[in-house]
Amino acid sequence: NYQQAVPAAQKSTWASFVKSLASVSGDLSSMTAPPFILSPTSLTEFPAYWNERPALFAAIADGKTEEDRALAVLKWFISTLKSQYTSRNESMGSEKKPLNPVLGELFYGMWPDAPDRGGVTTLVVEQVSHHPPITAFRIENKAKGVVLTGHNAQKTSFSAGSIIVKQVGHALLTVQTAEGALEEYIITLPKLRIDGIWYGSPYIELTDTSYIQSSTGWLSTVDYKGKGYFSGKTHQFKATVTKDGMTKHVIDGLWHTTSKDTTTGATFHDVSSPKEEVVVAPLEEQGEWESRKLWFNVAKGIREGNYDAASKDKTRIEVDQRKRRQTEREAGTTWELKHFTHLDNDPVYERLYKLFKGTGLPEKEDVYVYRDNGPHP
Ligand code: CLR
Repeated sequence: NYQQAVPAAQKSTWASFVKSLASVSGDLSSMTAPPFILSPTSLTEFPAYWNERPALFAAIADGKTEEDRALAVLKWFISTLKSQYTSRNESMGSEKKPLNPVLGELFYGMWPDAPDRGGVTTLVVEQVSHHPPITAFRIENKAKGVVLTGHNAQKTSFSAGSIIVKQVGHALLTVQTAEGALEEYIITLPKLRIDGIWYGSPYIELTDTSYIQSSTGWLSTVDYKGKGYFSGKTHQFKATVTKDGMTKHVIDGLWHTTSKDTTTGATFHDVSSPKEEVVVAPLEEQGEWESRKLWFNVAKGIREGNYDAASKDKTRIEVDQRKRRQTEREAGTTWELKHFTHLDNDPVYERLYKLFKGTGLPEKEDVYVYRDNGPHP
């Protein structure tokens, strides 16, 4: 029933939070939410979800043909969805409200080498905007020549008791083929519906369509459906892989478990094996702007239920941020990004957009270009 997952002492704050959701549109990140729904993790950590199966990322480079590689990109992409959208329900009981990163916040990580991946994979994340929150990231397996660069922001609205999250931004995956050619894949991001709000136990369902368009002409169109569409199950998807308008593969299944290539009947993806979390430097070695160092006291307070301590340190961080912005305004300067350069128009997106044909996607997109100056473990 209503509010069953909400602690008794927080029921009225939850009710007013839910009420205010209906009126706030655009940016939820700065809204104050009751303690039980707070996550100790900053949004800058989320891009690590793109690579919790480093072998699948590396395997993109092993595809012998354009078709192989297009399928390998799709398989890796579908296999990231469980980490991106449902893993937190298992680790924290429900979806929670992540810490809202400050401008210039950084998150570095890596996945070690192993026989199935040819080398280490590195992660560089930077919070490139605070209002609205925008996170830029770069994941690279140098030995394999596979690189993912992207940025992510959200536009939220409220409809029929659910939070609707439109992801703004896109990712670019590049792969160096064995023949030395550079292939590009523009990846667009699915829409989210956050259900279970009334009960105080939010969870994510994916809706609508996302695309992976390759410079080779291969296009994957992924349709997401929840309960009661293709079948009675949650987290369903159907992916159509086409070349020159001709359907070559149809993949069908549940993104948080397994799927099949209906053309051949073979298993397409399977995420039942354990994922590999990103490796992060010990706190003593981290800089002031690195997520886990910056939010240490806030995260500790949230984890231990010491919300006074958490909110005290959160206020300290926010006051410091406001002072910095004030100083910049007075000096007529702006905050300088460390690892990315912002361009109003992404030339790669613009080039590949011509191949999207009638998908309803925007004609132009901005981009955060990586400066290749991140720390490489
Ligand atoms: C961030 C980019 C990742 C995928 C992803 C997963 C979960 C999303 C998150 C993104 C953005 C912030 C988000 C979150 C789920 C809940 C949270 C939309 C898109 C909002 C801000 C919190 C709402 C508060 C309720 C849970 C009460 O690759």
